[in-house]
Amino acid sequence: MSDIRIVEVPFELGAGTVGASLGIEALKAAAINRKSNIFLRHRAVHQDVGFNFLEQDVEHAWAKYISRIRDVITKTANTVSQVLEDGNFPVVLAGDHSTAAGSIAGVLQAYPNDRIGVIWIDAHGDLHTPYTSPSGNLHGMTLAIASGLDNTAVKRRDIKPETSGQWQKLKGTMPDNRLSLDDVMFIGVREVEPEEEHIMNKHNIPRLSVKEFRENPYWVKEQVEDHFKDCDRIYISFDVDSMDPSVSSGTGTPVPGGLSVEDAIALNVMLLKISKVCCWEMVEINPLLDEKNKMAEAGVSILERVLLTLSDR
Ligand SMILES: [Mn+2]
Repeated sequence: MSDIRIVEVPFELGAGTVGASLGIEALKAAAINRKSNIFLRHRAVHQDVGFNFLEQDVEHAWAKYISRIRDVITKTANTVSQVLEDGNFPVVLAGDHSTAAGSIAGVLQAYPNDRIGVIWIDAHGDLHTPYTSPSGNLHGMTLAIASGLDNTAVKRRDIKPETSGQWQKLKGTMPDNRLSLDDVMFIGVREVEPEEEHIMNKHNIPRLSVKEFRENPYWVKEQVEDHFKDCDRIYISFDVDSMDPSVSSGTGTPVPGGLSVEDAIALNVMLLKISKVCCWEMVEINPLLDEKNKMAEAGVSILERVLLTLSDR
């Protein structure tokens, strides 16, 4: 029998600001505050990531904390694939977005013969590499890790051999049936660097806007169904910075023009009704940047509806 498993990955070294590892605790606090029993009703798997706030690693300026992140991605992949192999549905709650490469790896690992699609609901494309990143923060490189992308054709810099070795090793953690960028779709992405644009154009990655969803959600659903018609399963990554800064007060890299909470609920509920969807993830809640835990309050209202939709499937 398929059951929901909440997978907690309280990690944050892929982000540029401190605090995203506290996002899951902030969600639990918000749930208690709203008298929501979601965390009591659903069983959780806690991924031990060994993170503490005093960790330091300044070795790789253009791929910060890369070996730590590789470790957590590997662990997350094993946890997510185990949940799937047990016949359950993983609802991953993570800190920064970098560990989503582990969730994708977990889905690929559990279904080695299937073609996996990815719906990336985010303000950003997360298609950078150490060769192109403006910051060196790995949460902006998740889809490059998952798909094995270097993007050196439009590189901004050369990187140290040690960093390039670590980058190869990190990409090497992905299963052989790695993600193809032809099987990715963006929703809400609105802050993109030219190097990412280059890849989006090269692979013709659909980029559906907040406006398009608001004006015609059914059209968006049709686009999703059409784009993933040859995929066997779909993973959804929901970065809370896809929402508007009026809602997303507690996240590291807010961008104007995003989804409202109502949009985010409607979008995720609509997508979760597609039977190919086998894993959903929410990331980048940072209570240290927030005011009165507003971001996590919004997160809980979305999570409640996501869990309800999944329970009805
Ligand atoms: Mn992201």
